[in-house]
Amino acid sequence: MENKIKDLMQRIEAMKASNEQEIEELRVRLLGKKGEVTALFEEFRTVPPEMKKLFGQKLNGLKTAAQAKIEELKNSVGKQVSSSSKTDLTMPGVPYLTGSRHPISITRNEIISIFSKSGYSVVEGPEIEDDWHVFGALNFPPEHPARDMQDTFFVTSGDNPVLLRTHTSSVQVRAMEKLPLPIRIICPGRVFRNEAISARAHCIFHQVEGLYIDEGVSFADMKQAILLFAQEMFGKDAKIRMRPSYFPFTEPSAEVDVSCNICKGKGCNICKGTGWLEIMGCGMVDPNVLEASGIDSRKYSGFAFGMGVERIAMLKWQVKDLREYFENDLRFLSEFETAI
Ligand code: 2NM
Repeated sequence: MENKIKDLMQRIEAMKASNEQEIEELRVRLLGKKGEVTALFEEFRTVPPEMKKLFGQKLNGLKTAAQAKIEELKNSVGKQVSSSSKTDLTMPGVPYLTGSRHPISITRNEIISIFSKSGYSVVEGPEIEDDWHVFGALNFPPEHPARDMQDTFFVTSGDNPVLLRTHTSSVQVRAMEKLPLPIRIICPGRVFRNEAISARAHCIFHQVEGLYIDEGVSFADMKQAILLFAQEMFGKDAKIRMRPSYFPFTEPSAEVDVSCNICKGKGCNICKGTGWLEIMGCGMVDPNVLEASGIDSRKYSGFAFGMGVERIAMLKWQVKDLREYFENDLRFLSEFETAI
């Protein structure tokens, strides 16, 4: 009897079935009225009394194993049935959200890519700066209002203050101090100004500044470089105009306007009826600035320009409130999913 139990146990463990009918057949063969397990229970009656305890336990184990096997087969066959019969392969897939570029990144990348084609390389630098690279080397007089606590975030004050850069011109000063001439670079990055937050101003924003220094660089070269940029960024029909302006680091200086691409110059509420939109500031690098970085201003000249990425992106997509860029509301961000 011991061998019979052992043999049946092994066969039960190896049993397989591929559908519910086969499982039922197995169940009858093992546990039915004439089943093999039932037959062994019949035989158990003839076991001598001193062996009943041992064989009783073994037989019960065998019956439990047979029942467990049947359940196991039912479960595995049941799963196959449900997965093959309940999945509708014609159902549309479950949509999931993919990330997309932020409009500021898209605009910054586009500006970089346009100037790369004219031979400008990208240079980056520290956001936490000293007075020399943000103001001193850029011809800001000691009493200039931009140096005030009202306009600049100071990390430390005193004789040699540490501060957050208010423009990326500081990166260009570092480049002028270090790089061989000629220099043709653009410097993208975050800048910080102690301003009240509104629809048009934020205390953190993004700039791209450009710098070109070589022998004989003229104002005419600057006009052409900026015109090419405007046509790439705003369309082949874009026109530019320059208005005289003032910056401590350039002389002469100008503000650059691009023709309004919404009303084509007729005048609309975006350009406030003027037909023109301001896009950047520019100028010929002041000889004092070249000299402060160790460049011979009698031999070299250069132009520089700077633009706010938020502003360019606002003009490109007619974003009305700059705060939208910083709020990370998916209803706003998903508007730019198809832009590259
Ligand atoms: C602007 C406008 C005009 C500028 C000047 C320099 C440097 F370092 F060469 F002096 N970098 N950027 C510049 C000139 C920036 O932004 C409105």
